[in-house]
Amino acid sequence: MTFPKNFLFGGATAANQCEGAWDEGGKGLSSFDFTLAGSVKKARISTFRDKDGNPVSAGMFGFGMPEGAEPYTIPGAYYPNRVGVDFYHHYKEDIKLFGEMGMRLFRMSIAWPRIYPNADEETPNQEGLDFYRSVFEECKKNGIEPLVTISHYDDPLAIDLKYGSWTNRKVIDFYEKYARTLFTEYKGLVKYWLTFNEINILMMMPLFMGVEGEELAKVSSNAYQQLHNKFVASAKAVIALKEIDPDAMIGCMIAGGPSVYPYTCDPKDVFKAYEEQQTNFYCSDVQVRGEYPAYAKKLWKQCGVTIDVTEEDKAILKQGHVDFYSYSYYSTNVTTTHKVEGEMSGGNFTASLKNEYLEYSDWGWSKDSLGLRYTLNVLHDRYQCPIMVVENGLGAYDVVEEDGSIHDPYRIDYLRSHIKAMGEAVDDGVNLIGYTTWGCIDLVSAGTGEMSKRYGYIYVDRDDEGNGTLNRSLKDSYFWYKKVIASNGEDLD
Ligand code: BGP
Repeated sequence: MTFPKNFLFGGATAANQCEGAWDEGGKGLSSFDFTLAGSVKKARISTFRDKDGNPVSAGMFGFGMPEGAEPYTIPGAYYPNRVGVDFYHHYKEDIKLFGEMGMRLFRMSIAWPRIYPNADEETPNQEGLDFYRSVFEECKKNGIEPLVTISHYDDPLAIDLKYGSWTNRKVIDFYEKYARTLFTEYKGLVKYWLTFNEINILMMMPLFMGVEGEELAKVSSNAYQQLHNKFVASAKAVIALKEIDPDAMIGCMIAGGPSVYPYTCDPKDVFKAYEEQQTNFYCSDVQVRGEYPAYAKKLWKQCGVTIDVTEEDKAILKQGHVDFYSYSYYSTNVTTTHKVEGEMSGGNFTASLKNEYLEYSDWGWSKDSLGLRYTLNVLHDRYQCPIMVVENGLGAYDVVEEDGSIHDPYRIDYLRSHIKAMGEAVDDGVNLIGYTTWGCIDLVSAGTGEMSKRYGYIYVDRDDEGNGTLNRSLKDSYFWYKKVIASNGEDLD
């Protein structure tokens, strides 16, 4: 098991989950600023009022928000993303700890509303630009290469409220302007970029939120048009980067990879799993190959969708294909055509029957390290391009001992088996170029809004109600991962 020399081992975060300072530094709003906490049993909701001032409960990302709605704050309610873990004021301390751990790659995102508060401004917010410049300089100082997600769930709220969301083609121009600003500003400081985090979530969200029947067709058709506009925006960003900073690389970012197994060996189940994988490939086929796959027509037909795709769009998609594929990998799911009475499990915006061969986390996500090797091989076969695993890890409860130490062998076990599986995939011939574990420092969970669902090597003293000092301390896994990186993935003990 040999990783390429100086393999890009690192960690990952996202602005909306760790940065905080939601109303500082000239930042505009995003829907996450109005999203309450939930739990494994309770979905997160965002607080909006309809045109007549009546409160409506929208889902995460403002999903299900009626037209003309406005956000509002419930007095006394706790909005976890507003503070995150206050990376905005702690970034020097945090990046120093990452550097001391030996991290080679730090995946983070830029909050779009910090650069263009409402997306449509002519000029960017200087304070926002200065903040990220300082973050990148701090990374360089600590020997860390940044990997930057341009949009990670926190688009300016004005895109929804004023422009009717990504279905409006104007938003493509806003995104292109934003991306060009970043590439020009941070040329030479940032070498790796990702266009949209988990772009395929748009296809998974309606099912996750329990939308059914006719409403599902309506919502899905809207999602396909939004996705098309995002594909064009992503391709325009790729083209812009090649123009502005040809030495940098840019990738797509997909939730899950092809991680669905047939529940039985009934060919019907095998084909169902295959078709579900197609919905996973849908976005990366366009972003990596530069054109829609043949099965897209079938998917559109199923939802009665007609998408507005111009000849010019097609040329842009072709030219703006990404340099590498990246994805988040936590667990696998199963699917079946049979009526099975079985226990259900969760996942990253997914739900499925439990797989009896796997163990499950406290949040009901399966632990499947071989699934990582499997998906890497499938992806390599399909795309023949460099791959990065940019999210992977175990969300778990941690206990702080009386002496302040935090023993997290469960996290080490999970990561050890997954790093081993990646090494085996490299030996299989997969062109893997980087690995950033999710939440290298504890942060707010995207799915539940909890702090107690922790992924980090660095513990942050903050609880699910927003109490705590925000002090940082090191878990056992911090010292373990340091050793892993120093040995370039050879010492996993
Ligand atoms: C992905 C997101 C991350 C992260 C991760 C873990 O969907 O890109 O932002 O949060 O999942 O999910 P959770 O926080 O729900 O445990």
